[in-house]
Amino acid sequence: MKHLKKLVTFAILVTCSFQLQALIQQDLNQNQPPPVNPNGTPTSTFIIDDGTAETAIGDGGQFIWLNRFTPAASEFPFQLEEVSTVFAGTLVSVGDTIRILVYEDTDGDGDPGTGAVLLADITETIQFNDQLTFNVYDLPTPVRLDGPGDVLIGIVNSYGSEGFNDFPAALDTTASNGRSWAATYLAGDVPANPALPGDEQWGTIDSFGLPGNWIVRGAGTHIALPIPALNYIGLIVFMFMIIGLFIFRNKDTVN
Ligand SMILES: [Ca+2]
Repeated sequence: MKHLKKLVTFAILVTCSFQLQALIQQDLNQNQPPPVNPNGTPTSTFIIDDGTAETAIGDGGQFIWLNRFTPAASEFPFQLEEVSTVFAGTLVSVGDTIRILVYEDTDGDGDPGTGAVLLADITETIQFNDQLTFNVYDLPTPVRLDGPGDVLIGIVNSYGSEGFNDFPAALDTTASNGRSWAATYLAGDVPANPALPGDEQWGTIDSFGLPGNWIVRGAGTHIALPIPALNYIGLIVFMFMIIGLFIFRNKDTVN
C-alpha cells in the first residue's frame, strides 16, 4: 500500500511536470501595424502566415517551432538563401542566441515526423523583438534542396534552458493552414542534430489547442540545371549520326 501511494504521488508529480512544460500562449498587442522587413520589400518565397502575430507561444524552455512548405516540383532544385521571422513576447531579448534548422522531407506524406533529414543547423541572434520588424537572416551558406517534397524551416530558442518561461514564437491565428509544428525533447534542451519527431511533445500547433501559423518564412532561388555537355566520344557518335542521317536522306532522294 505504501509503495502504491508512492507510485501515485510520483505519477501525479510527473503529470504536473508535463503540464508545466506544455506549450502555452501569451496574447500580443493587437494595436500595432504588421511587421515590416528592414531590407525593404519582403523577398520571401515560402510564406504560410498573414504577416501579423496575434499570440506568442512558449514552452518553459527550449523547443522547435517549424513550418512545412511544399514548393511545386518544378521549383526544385532550390537554393534556400534567407530565413525571416518575427519575435515578440516575454523574456525575448535582442542579442539572444537562436538556431535555424532546415530539413527536407521527400516522402510525400505531409508529416515532418517521418523521413525528415536535417540539412542545416545555423546559429544566429535575435535582431528585433518588437513585433514590428522582421528578423532577416541571410544564410552563411545557401541550403540546397533537391526535392520534390516538403521543406521544413524551424527556429529554436537556444538562449533559454528548461524552466525559462519565455514566449518567443510569434503565431498568426487568423486562419490556420495546419502546417505549423512544434517539437520538444525529453532531454529538456533541444539536442544537437534534433531528429523529428520530438520525443516529448510533437504535433501541429493546432493539436495543442493553439491553431495558427508560425511567422517563419524562407526565400531563395531555383537552381537552373546546366545543359549536359557532350564528351569527345559523345561528340564523335553525334557527328556520325548526323552524317548517317544525311547519307540516308540523300539515298532516299536518289532512289
Ligand atoms: Ca514525412
